[in-house]
Amino acid sequence: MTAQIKKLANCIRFLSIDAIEKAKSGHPGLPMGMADVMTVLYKDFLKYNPKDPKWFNRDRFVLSAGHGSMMLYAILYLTGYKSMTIDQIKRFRQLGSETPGHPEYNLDYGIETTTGPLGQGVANAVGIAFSERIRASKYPDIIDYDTYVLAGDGCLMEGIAFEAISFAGHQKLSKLTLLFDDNGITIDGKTDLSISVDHEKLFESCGWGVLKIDGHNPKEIHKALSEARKQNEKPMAIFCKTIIGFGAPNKSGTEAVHGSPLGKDEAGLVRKNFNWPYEPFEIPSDLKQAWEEMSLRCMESYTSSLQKLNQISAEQKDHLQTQDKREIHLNLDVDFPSAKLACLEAKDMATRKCSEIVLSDLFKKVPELIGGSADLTGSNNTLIKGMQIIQADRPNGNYIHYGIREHAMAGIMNGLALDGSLIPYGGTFLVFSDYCRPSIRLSALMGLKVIYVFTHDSIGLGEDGPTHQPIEQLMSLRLIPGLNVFRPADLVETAEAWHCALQEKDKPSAIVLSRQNLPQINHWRQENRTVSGAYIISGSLIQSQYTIIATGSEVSLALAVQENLKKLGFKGTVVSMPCVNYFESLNKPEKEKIIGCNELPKFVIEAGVSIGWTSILEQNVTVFGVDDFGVSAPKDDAYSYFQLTPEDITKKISKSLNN
Ligand SMILES: Cc1ncc(C[n+]2csc(CCOP(=O)(O)OP(=O)(O)O)c2C)c(N)n1
Ligand SMILES: [Mg+2]
Repeated sequence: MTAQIKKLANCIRFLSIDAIEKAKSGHPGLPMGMADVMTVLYKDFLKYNPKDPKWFNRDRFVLSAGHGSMMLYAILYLTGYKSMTIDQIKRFRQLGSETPGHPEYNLDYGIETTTGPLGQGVANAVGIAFSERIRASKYPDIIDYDTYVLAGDGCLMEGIAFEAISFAGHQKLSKLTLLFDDNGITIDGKTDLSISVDHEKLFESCGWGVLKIDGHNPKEIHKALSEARKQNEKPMAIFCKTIIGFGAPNKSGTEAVHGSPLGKDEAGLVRKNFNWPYEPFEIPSDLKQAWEEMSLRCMESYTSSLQKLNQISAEQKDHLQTQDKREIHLNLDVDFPSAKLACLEAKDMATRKCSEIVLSDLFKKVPELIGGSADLTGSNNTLIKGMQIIQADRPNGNYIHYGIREHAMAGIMNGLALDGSLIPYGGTFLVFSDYCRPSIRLSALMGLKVIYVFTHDSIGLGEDGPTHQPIEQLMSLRLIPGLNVFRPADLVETAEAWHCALQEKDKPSAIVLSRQNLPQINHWRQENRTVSGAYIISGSLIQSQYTIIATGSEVSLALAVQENLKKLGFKGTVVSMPCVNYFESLNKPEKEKIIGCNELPKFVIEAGVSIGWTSILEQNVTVFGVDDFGVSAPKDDAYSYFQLTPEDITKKISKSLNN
């Protein structure tokens, strides 16, 4: 048996070696080191069906150490995922191939998530396992799968991994198993150059069980995986002692084999070493067949899970099946009754409070919503009366206390969103969006419907001062391709932002909200005007001498400036631009209909960095922004300090218009 496992594992090794050799780049060390563990996992444990990669009840495998991508591609080819052909393997890392340098989320190909930035996959896997728990609590007879994540030394060094691991331990995610590729090597050399953590104690203190095995011994691997599967109290980490580049006579066990092709000579020696007389990319048919037959043991489970799914209603079924693009249809006039009612009162209100009101409507209409906050629930206004907190002993809920773990919160939300049946939203202060950023980038890269609720959006938060006052975050979030950034001005725009965010099929959104009260500018309307990114909120372009463009809390400031200018004899237009990204997707004539032609002077008021606006609006732009760290002061003083007052701005605009 062991001999057969070794042969099967060598298929992974040689496909990886050959593809990396051909591409002249890649990472052979991990595939060669972890091939034995992976073979046992796919042969005897993982529940999957290559003919139906999106099978809703499949076990999930996440390769957090994404540089080992070739190992995953090799396995997907070997087990018979139809799209993963030998041609794709031969085109590893080439333009247009489905075998990019690092795995990219593609369920048709069996790739559960995009990995490469170390540590992210650990948080994703925690989110995936958490999604299983949440959904299984609602559908205990139907949802039942395990999540496996492979993490290397690098993943575990990353802060996000600790955040995610301690969260998973707290939530007792017993269907999560982490395979630690414990090879003691990273790019710079031995891990003792930079770390002396006792990982066993670390995991145990986080509430995990730990098993330690020789990662090249199939019996030990098998035993550990079955123990992990039996465990139903806590998540399990299996420390697989491996030799990086296992089988390479001169390079194994060293950093030399981490991230470069072995080279022709060394590759030849590995072939000799393992008695592998085959040509590059050649897999003997008996071994290929053995790989393809591995998943047959899952067929019974596959059929019975589909039968169970067929016994529930079409709507319930829709919530459980894996889907990349979920459409949510909401009607502003019908589905937002509390917001509509509150709008009638026209009370000054912070947009974070507006968001709470909107959510109080939405969480009933959209049961897929899973809320949360990184320990700022009361400040982010993310928890709605009637929501249930999810805890280990009460998984059937819809709100998560992520603790002070912004980065993992974002990575876990990606995991929750991955199979398309949950829509996570999570809150923190806008200034700490920087702590989430690497995962936000991945939400956008993967096209996941994750909603970030960022409150305390500017110097307007006041006394907490420059450490808490975001200035560059707003503009820099707009730089992430595919991320919608909304900064609503009042209740109406806040409802529209949520409406847009939910109706998006494959895009994440950031909804940026004020701490301070703001006047209600708009009356409730049936048409969502945020959809075009910007609209004229006051005045008209006919005979207009200027346009002021403002976002969020500065829209009311812009309206005050317009009033002042009117008294001075200037006629102008105020444009509210709650979503720059949407505005940018308009063509030039559409844009001009909103902000006016190139020649018209344009003034931007936004309490954030001014850089960026010239490229958004093209010509004739003057920006009133905040280009230095904020100040600790009551909000009105902070605005005065940065000369963002109606008087200051009126003076400057009128002077410029007179020139
Ligand atoms: C966040 C992040 N930082 C740095 C890198 C670059 N990088 C890729 S692999 C690696 C070392 C990983 O070591 P380990 O996980 O032990 O992998 P092994 O060498 O054992 O294959 C580094 C620093 C990265 N991919 N992601
Ligand atoms: Mg390593």
